[in-house]
Amino acid sequence: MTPPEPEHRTRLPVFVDTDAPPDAPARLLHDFTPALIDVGAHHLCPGCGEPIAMRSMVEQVDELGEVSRAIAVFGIGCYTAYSNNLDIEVLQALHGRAPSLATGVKRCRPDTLVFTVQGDGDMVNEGLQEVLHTAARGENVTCFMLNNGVFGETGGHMTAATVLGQRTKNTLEGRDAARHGHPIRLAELVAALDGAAYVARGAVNNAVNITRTNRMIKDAFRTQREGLGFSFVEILTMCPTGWFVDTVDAPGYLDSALAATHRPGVLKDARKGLEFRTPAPKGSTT
Ligand SMILES: Cc1ncc(C[n+]2csc(CCOP(=O)(O)OP(=O)(O)O)c2C)c(N)n1
Ligand code: SF4
Ligand SMILES: [Mg+2]
Repeated sequence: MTPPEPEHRTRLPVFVDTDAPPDAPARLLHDFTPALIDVGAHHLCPGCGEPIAMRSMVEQVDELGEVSRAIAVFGIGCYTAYSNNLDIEVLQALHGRAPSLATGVKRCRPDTLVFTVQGDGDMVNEGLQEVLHTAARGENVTCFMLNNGVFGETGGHMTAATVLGQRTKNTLEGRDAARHGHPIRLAELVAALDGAAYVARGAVNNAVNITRTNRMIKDAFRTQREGLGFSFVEILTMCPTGWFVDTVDAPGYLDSALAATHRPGVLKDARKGLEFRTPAPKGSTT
């Protein structure tokens, strides 16, 4: 005789009809929203990588016990709207100017943990000099760049970080070096500056990369806490809307396109004695 089905099995519907609205609303089984995110729901596109990166930032703030000392300075891009979801102090900077505002805050209040949240358009196009000078001065702040290779908020146009071959709103055939120039690899530029103490590039397209990125963010904050100088973490994020790819394909596209040019890894770490080596000039024998 066949044993009876356990009660929980018989209660589960075997087939969910999606042609009609459900009889009852979905049940929330558990809320995994971290403490420093007030509202989990957001208005960014499905599959956007930016909320994942910002979640990583506030989780590290929390884990390091820095909640009451943290001040975030936001640039302007899609991510800016998400600052309303975060339960930390937030200042809003003009385009690209976040590193200067962060400098002012940190110099007035050295006891705080100050970090910027900026996009590639904001940081590499509109405010490139700001981040470079802040790094060169060795300001004791942390800058985060969410790099999706597009001006996401204004419609997905090419930025200075867009990789060759990448389709954007104004490079529909793909970025072409002869017509549009070469991408700027910001992490490498920053790492070459003496005032930069910690420089890394992470990504949020899979669980392994998110774990590595969490570690980078934490090490950047530790660098600031120990007063060692400027710290910088570039984070590659998915933008399926701006890339013209299906949401489900965006993590793979990040790997095959963006990460092939903007290579993830730790470039410099003063706490661990890791120096950045600038590539030898062409034709050099050393
Ligand atoms: C001085 C100035 N120039 C341009 C704009 C328009 N603008 C707003 S957000 C944005 C794109 C920012 O792109 P990015 O920093 O890469 O962030 P993303 O939206 O991709 O997250 C631009 C160009 C503006 N608001 N002010
Ligand atoms: S346009 Fe891109 S960056 Fe902006 S919310 Fe949508 S997926 Fe995210
Ligand atoms: Mg962008």
